[in-house]
Amino acid sequence: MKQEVKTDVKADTKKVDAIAFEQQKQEIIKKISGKLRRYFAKTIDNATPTQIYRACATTVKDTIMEKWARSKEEQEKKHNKELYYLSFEFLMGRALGNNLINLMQSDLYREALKECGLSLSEIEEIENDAGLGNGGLGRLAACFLDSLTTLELPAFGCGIRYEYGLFKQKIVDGYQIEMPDPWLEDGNIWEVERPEDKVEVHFNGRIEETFENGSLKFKHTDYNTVIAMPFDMPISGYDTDVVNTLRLWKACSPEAFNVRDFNRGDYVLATKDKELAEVISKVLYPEDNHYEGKMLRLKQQYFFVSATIQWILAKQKRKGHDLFDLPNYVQIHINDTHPTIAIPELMRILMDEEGFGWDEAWEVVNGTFAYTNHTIMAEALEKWPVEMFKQLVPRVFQIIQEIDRRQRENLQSKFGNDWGKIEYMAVISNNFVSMANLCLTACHSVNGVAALHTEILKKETFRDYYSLTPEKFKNVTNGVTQRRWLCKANPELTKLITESIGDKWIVGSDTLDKLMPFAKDSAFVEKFAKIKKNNKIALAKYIKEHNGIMVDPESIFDVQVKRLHEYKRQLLKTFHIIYRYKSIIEDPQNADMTPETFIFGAKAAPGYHMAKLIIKLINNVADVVNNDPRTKDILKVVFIENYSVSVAEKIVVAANVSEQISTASKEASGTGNMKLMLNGALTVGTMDGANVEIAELVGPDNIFIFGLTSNEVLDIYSKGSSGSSELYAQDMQIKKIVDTLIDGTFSKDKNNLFFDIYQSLIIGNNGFSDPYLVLRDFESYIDISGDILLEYKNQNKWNEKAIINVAKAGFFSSDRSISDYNERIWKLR
Ligand code: 26Q
Repeated sequence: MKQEVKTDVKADTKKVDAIAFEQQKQEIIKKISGKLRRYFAKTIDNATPTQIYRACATTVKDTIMEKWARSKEEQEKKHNKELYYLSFEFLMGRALGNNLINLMQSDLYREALKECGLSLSEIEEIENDAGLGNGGLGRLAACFLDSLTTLELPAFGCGIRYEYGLFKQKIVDGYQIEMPDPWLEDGNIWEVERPEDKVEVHFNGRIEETFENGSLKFKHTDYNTVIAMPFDMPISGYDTDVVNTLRLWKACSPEAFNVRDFNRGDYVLATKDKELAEVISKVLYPEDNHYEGKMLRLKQQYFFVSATIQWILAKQKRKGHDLFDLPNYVQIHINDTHPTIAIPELMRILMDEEGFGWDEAWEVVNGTFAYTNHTIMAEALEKWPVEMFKQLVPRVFQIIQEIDRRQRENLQSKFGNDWGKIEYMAVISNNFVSMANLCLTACHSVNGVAALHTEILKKETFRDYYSLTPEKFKNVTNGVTQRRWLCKANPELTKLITESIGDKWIVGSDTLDKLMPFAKDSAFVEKFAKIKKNNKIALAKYIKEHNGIMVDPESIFDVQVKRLHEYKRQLLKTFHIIYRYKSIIEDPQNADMTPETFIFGAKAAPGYHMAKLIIKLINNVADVVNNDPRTKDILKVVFIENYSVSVAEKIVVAANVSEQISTASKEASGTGNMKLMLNGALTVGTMDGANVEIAELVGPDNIFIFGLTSNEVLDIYSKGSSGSSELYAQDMQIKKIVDTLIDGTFSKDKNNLFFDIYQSLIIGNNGFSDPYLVLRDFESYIDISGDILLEYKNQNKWNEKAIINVAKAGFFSSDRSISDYNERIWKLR
């Protein structure tokens, strides 16, 4: 009897829920129709998909705007400490689907549109990606904003409103072609211009020194002015009323055109100044993990940083806060060294405009700034020529000189006459400003992005600074937001997990572990396998449409998606494919015939010759392998063009194998490894970056680790020889693979096409062959790849391992990263 009553209540609740759902759905349809009528004079039946997208997005934005207004009001009233996350890059991707997840309205909108004969996912596809970033560092900033808001911490992202995001990639005849990304062309629904907050940024000119009331004053004159115009985007969080702000600055000229030139009749010249100013926020530099000393890049840096610091200080004064107490109200986080110029800029304003003495200003600066390092690679460390600084920002340069002078004094008191060490640690050395040393000198916190990376920073890259100020050094392992990378990208798996362990895992990092017992639950495993299969079918369809290649959803989907860089070793993966190809054509009796689909996605920096050549190689290998009758039903190689956030969302959910095969010590963390694991791919990887922590969490049975360790790699580098030329001479298997680069196997018409790759492996530059140790790790990679093929044959076991990977991915939630940052560094309430 009791049981019956209970069931009745349940049924009733369900009925009530269903009625409420139906009502809300009708409300949404009404709102969308309303927007269509008012903005476009259209009905749902005759509106274009773009108009439907705009109407839909506007209704979502309305909800967010209400929350945003309340959040801002609260923030303005309260005297809480706030975080400003300064980053050159925010790789946000699309907003509509993400905002719907965060508002918990995806199902409602999906059903509402369905009732009108429309598909939510197709409508979402209309939105342009906000591709304001290159790769890991930019996407990390985007995940962090999502987590900061979900955890209800008061935070602002601050960056540049690039008119053109990262280039769009086309593959033509196997080559990468770059196309501009005019993502704002059709308007951006999610941004709000804030002319009331515009500020001036001053470049060039000279410094006049005067004595006023017995003290030396510095006056910047004859400068060029650029206007920084802020555009704000709302950042929603999951299941919260808090909405934070991403503020992006656009560069504008103070005058539309030069009136003097215009009156003289020189119309072209009259608009020149305007163009010179506006070029600052025109385009994102497409280099990833590589520094180039371009003046425009330095201009971009000072532009957005100066505007941001001015805005922060104006707000603090408006709130009545004493600037001496700034560190109690504001934490400024520097995402890699790119915004470092914020440090001397804050010094400048405090001293020249607010009347602080040096020591007072320095104390405030030190309490305010924290720095994250994202790379140990020498070619990525920023070192700017002194002359550039002097010319572009003369007063800021004077301050950097004084920081350098004082730091040298300090270093000398600690290290005596160890000039080599002092020079190495100095802020200015050999006529270059070292942005990393400036950060290490000025910030109260320095962190690496994975345990191994932080250890290398302490023991190698920054060891002298570590010995000087060990207390500054911390590790905060990266993370990714499960709202985008699971809820948004993989709705079916999201549903399955929530049915099994409830929905608490959607926020925080502790709950996903509850999935562990389900790895052995046959009903769960079956559903899990079905979802993976469906995702693979969807990706196969995408590949058919975009590449014209038919791939078998039953085959292993082996995925390497990330920027193209020699250290990430897409070449090692390609060599493995060549090895598989050769094994099958040369010895079909003994070769493993398990079908595999190798999927690549990667953009190369436009000026990075070797990276672009590797893309061409992958595509040529694909052509041969995919069309050879002996292999075409077993191996497929697919290069998916224009890898971006939205493309990643389709790929990571369909992967079985996640390739994380960087030369150990080179990949600071990696975050793609986390996204793929979260969606049930098994990692094949080196002991590098966060792979080390993944391996520790899932255990050796649930990951495929191979290759040289980071210590072994560093050892090889210190000895000055890779040993790869010798390997090539002695190991027939390696020789056979490498020789396909020069024997025309993959370059029928143009024989020397891949010679530069060959040369770098065998002869090398500056006497060091194979700098990324591809050949040294080749054999061990072939071995582990054999294990993968064997293990995949036991689908039950494989699925169990995949589910364990999902369950253990909780640690890699950016919610955990942000909690760590907050506890160890920012200490916001
Ligand atoms: C610097 C100066 C001039 C021009 C370009 C640059 C520049 C631009 C982008 C330097 C570096 C980058 C990007 C670096 C990056 O994405 N690093 C990655 O950061 C991730 C998040 O921490 C890590 O997971 C990756 O391991 C790391 O490679």
